[in-house]
Amino acid sequence: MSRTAPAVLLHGAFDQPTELTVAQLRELPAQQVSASFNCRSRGAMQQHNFEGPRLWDVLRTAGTQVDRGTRKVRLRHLLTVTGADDHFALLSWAEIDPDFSGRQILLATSVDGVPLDETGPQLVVPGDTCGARYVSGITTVWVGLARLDPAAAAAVPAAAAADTALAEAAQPRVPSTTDVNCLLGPGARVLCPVGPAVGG
Ligand SMILES: Nc1nc2c(c(=O)[nH]1)N[C@H]1C(S)=C(S)[C@@H](COP(=O)(O)O)O[C@H]1N2
Ligand SMILES: [Mo]
Repeated sequence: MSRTAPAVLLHGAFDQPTELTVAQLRELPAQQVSASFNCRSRGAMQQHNFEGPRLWDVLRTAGTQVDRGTRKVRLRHLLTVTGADDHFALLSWAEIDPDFSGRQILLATSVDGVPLDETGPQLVVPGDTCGARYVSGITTVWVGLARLDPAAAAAVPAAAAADTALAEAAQPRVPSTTDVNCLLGPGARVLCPVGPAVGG
């Protein structure tokens, strides 16, 4: 399964989809972060020294369109970060944008001095005390706009909308370059990545 020099696909709100290898990520200004997290299923606390560029710098390098928006528009964007095993986590734009947050959210190119070129980068979310968002072996980062949709709120009973959102969460989809509207909940929609696997 392991590929030589796997690349991360960045797609969604970009001028065009871009792929970056760990070696290319290493060309960006690197930050060093020591982070500790626990895992419910493993129990013990983990502490690691991560090194890599800020996710925000990576997205700018890849030409994200979000950065051209006002702060009020930027904060309406969501990100999915997906690993090779399809484990994925959400971030909101305000978590990664220095205009909103001082969090050093990284795409690590090494962990405890071990390079991640062959496995792919790992998401580092300092302040998260649960390890679940430290997605490793990242294959895909998607960025999209969440929209309020009053018409959908009026048309869909709240309970049905909540069921839809839960069903989406229970059945993760592999991102593609096709974005469609997904129901998040009563009246809220987000452009979601759906469709067949891209980039392995
Ligand atoms: N791709 C991927 N990354 C992942 C996970 C996963 O299942 N797949 N598990 C997360 C969880 S729940 C934890 S606690 C941390 C650390 O898990 P590890 O000890 O198995 O590395 O990795 C996170 N990153
Ligand atoms: Mo975990």
